[in-house]
Amino acid sequence: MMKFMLKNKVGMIFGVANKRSIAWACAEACLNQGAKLAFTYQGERLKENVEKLTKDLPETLVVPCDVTNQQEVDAAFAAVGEKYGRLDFVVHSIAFAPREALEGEFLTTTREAFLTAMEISTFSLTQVSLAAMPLMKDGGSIVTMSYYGAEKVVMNYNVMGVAKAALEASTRYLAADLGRHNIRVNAISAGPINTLSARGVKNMGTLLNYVGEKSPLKRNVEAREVGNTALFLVSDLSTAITGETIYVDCGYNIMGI
Ligand code: 0WD
Repeated sequence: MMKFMLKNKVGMIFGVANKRSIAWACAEACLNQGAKLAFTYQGERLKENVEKLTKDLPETLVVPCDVTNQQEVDAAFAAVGEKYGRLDFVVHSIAFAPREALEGEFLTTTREAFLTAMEISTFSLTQVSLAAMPLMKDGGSIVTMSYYGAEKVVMNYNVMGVAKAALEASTRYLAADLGRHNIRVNAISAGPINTLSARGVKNMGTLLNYVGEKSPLKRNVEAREVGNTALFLVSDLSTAITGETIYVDCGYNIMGI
């Protein structure tokens, strides 16, 4: 078995809000394989959380990066360039839609909620990929997080489902553009996990129970399992995989009636 698959590799992790975040599970999996990681946080409210989680890690960088602020994005990548001189992978694990858009009918989604969801949850992948490209001198791997609501209607998921559909399409277009630089771009379609963001979706508990019963494996996904798949996608085990959406959902998506 390969030990330290990510030795000498530098990664950037977007979307750690707390220890339950999928981004943190991805970080743990990568750290176990010897990666050096830079973490970004959105706004002062999350700074302390991220600093606490990462305080004992060697060669770590913690930088602010609200993706709605282009200057912060530029500064975050500049800081990574300055500290490590390179970048090998990015885990993009961020999304947002106003709470009122995540309940009731999709039909009544406001222009503002629609644009916000698309900016933070979808456009940010393109934004981050463009900024990462010059630092990925020896190629690289970019991984984003999607959900089944991108392709089938999931109650209350609404505008976020539309944003995830566009995210999966973005993954393919970015993979096509970045392939000649040996940069791969893939999405993980994760089953529901009880995180801070998930609690913003109304009746998340019902969804978790439903998937736990209907999925072939008869259980829900653990963040750790998503982290391990992210590790696979950023490692040299997956060098011919790009533009894909890979399900980490205990098989839920294959089921019909
Ligand atoms: O069931 C789930 N939890 C699933 C989540 C199933 C399938 C996919 N996902 C996706 C989410 O849609 C998201 O893209 O995984 C990704 C990570 O979500 P998470 O780990 O479930 O949620 P959380 O721990 O809350 O992290 C998302 C973070 C934000 O946290 P909060 O909850 O404070 O909004 O995204 C970040 C922020 O840290 N974020 C931003 N980062 C930069 N700029 C911004 C922003 N403007 N807005 C939110």
